[in-house]
Amino acid sequence: MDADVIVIGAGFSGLYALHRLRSLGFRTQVLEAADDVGGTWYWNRYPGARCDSESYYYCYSFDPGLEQEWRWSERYPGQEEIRAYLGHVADRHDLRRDITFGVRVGSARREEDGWTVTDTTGTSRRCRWLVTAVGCLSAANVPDIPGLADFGGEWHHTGQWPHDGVDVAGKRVGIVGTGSTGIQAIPVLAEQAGHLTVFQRTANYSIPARNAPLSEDEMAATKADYPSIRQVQQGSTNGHPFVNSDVDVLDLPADQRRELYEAAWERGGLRFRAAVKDVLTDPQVNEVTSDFLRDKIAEVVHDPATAETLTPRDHPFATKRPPIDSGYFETYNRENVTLVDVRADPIAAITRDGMRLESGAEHPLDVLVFATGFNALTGPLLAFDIRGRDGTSLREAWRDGPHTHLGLGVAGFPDLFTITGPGSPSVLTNMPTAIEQHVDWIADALVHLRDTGEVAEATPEAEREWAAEVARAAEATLLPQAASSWYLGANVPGKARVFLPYAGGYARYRQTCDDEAAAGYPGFGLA
Ligand code: N01
Repeated sequence: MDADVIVIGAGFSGLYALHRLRSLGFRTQVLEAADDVGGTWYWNRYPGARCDSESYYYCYSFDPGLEQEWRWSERYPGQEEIRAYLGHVADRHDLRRDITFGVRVGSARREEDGWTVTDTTGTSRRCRWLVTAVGCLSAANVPDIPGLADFGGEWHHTGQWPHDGVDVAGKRVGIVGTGSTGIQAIPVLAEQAGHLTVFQRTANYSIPARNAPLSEDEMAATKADYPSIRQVQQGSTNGHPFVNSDVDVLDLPADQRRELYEAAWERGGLRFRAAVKDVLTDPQVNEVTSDFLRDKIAEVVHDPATAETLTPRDHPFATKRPPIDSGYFETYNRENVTLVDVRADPIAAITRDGMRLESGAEHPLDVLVFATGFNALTGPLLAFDIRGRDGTSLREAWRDGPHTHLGLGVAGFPDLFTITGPGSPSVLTNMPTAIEQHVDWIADALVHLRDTGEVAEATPEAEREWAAEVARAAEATLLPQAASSWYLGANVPGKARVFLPYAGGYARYRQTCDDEAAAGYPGFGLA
């Protein structure tokens, strides 16, 4: 065996997995396709790339010394700052010596006593346990639009942005997509480009981020308060350090409602959602909240027709991952920005000169940006060929949608553990919180397996029960109402429609995982 554990990926998940497993005495090797650590923060270098969670909690909690030592510069950390942070963590814990960079895994095959992991150059490595740390949003979704190969300009997906940047100064730039990424990139591209054309299919809600530098006093207060911040996160629905308000907005008179929403709008950020209770479960509460946000678009955007095109009416607020922004709607007041509604007039083809719509309208472009998202949760795991017991292929096993036990293990794939896999809360939570919980749980499980010599493989019964619980949790919310959501796999043509993350809440999920371990891992049929 080359290692006890092979971990695939060196982002937030892989780095912590390496640290934790190594400290427990497991010989651990990390394989990483990039030439440095960072994962999503290594690849997503598009203009405006920044985290939507606030810096003081979008970070590790496992190392109190690190919490005290690291200094975040802004309320929301930019991509480079997070990449620097992860680089610092790698150095602080001497992680790089067990990471092989520039190695893309091509396949992983289950053998009698472990796993053989083969990279795309044909080199194989053997281990007893395989842990995937491949992220949830790392498989780029580039739409299959006829003519892309003939485009005479340059095109890029935001998740594979060139490291040297893209010079858009004075150029005609087009961007497809108005999800979190597009909404971050559009204001920055508009400032740099000669002209920016935004091709919007689904109008989106967005809340102002209200980003700002962090003062010494704010940082000092946070550092002094970390134990209680972490405690709130652990007991929360989504791993954030704020609790949902218990205000029933429907009980309030109109002026008080307005006041409450205005205050939340002024504070900005993802915590807007927490300003009233039941926003994701009560359709009436959601509609009142959505209306407030729709009115804001009309207030900000000068041209009424553009404002109307930007106004989301086909899905309730926060049923698609809600973006936050810095000057997004204001950008449409600029002279050099055009909004094109490609739901009304769909994209027909990409030509040598730009974009052609079904109406025949042509939009000449020098640079085309795809902010078109990812093949979420399953894409990164199916990007390489995983073969389980008896040669079973994961792609085959998941043809009709993923099935897992707790998002951590898959029937037919012994001793494979998937950090933030489908069926875990992952993307519905603050990711570092979800990641630490998964890594800690997997580490404890591996200690147990090392001690007993047993093999862990999710049972089909446990998978069925968990799938029912994942579906029940989603149905208890308004989340499935967003028909085009990537939470449902709806953004990728041909992908099975299954609600992918667990919507039952982080704290409840953590308890379920703890109960599974305390009961001796019954859903993993130890043998
Ligand atoms: O991707 P998305 P994203 N023709 O899938 C459109 C995280 N994130 O990269 O809605 C035309 O949300 C698509 O339209 P529609 C965060 O979890 C985090 O923006 O499918 N349009 C949509 O507008 C986020 O949710 C942060 O109709 C097409 C857009 O492209 C997740 O990543 C920052 C199209 C895709 O939106 C993904 O966000 C950024 C087509 N053929 C992202 N195909 C931070 O916290 C797709 N679209 C930092």
